[in-house]
Amino acid sequence: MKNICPNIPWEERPQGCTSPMWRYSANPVIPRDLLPDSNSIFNSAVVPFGKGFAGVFRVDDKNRRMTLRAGFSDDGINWKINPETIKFEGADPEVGEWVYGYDPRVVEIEGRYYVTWCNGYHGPTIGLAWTDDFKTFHQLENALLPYNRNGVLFPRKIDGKFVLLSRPSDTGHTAFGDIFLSESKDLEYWGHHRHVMSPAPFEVSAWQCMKIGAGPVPIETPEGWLLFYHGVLHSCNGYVYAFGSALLDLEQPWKVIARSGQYLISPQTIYECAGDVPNVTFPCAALYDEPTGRIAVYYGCADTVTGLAFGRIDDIIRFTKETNIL
Ligand code: BMA
Repeated sequence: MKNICPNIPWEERPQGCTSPMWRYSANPVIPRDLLPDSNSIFNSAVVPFGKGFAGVFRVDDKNRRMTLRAGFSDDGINWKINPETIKFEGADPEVGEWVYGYDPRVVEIEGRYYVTWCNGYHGPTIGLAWTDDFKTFHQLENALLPYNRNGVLFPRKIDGKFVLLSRPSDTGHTAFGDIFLSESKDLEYWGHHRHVMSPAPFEVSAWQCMKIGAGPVPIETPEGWLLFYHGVLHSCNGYVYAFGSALLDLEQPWKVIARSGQYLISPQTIYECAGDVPNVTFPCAALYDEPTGRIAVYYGCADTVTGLAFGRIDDIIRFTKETNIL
């Protein structure tokens, strides 16, 4: 069993709550001003590490530069985030020159932690690095060509290859976006590109009708890979980011088994609806305790703070199948 996380942050389902996921009662779990120079801390990734947790955090500073910082926590709730930005080491200078980085994901594969993020290189693309200790980060080649975002690695090789989800985009606030999958034997050369999912028709599921992108690292279950993903509605008042769930085939994960027509979480609370970018819920990490079936999702709220939502794997899988739009 890979996912054992007995100290997962957790609250039981509140009385009267009928939805498959519910919010942490003390949200936002990470405030915007945790660091003296932070304008906002959101769209961030955490994993179990040692006896507690570690993470890579999107910290936009008061110059409004997008930076990545490492952080540590004993309980997944109270975080110490480094004041220094991560200095990625070892990359070819052409790629290693820092421009910007945002929306990190972290995954453990065969005992090593890999970070993917949206990396500035003549536009956004998928940056890739590994660490053993969240102190030294070794940067690899960018996985894909610009323009691309939302690079998410699977937590194990499939058919002997690393597998990456991504969302080809453009240089701006992209008004389109499908999820694709790529494979690599060595984490440097990527190919065997496959289409996974397009936005849904507006009449079928409007919260995901303009663009979609992978969220946290997929979770392996007997029923398929459980993928949380964000979807965007273009309203008369701008973009609205919600998230739902899909089940992907275990061996051919570009094949979608089911996909939720309803969202799991959409911007509804004040910290999700008000902030630097209103109406955004953007998940980048999920903790999973397989023995108890508990899941905790970290998601960015209004591009300002970080929220936590809880659910049980069986409920989320049932919801994905019951609201399936395929
Ligand atoms: C996307 C990304 C996210 C952000 C979202 C809403 O394109 O830039 O980082 O949360 O827009 O602004």
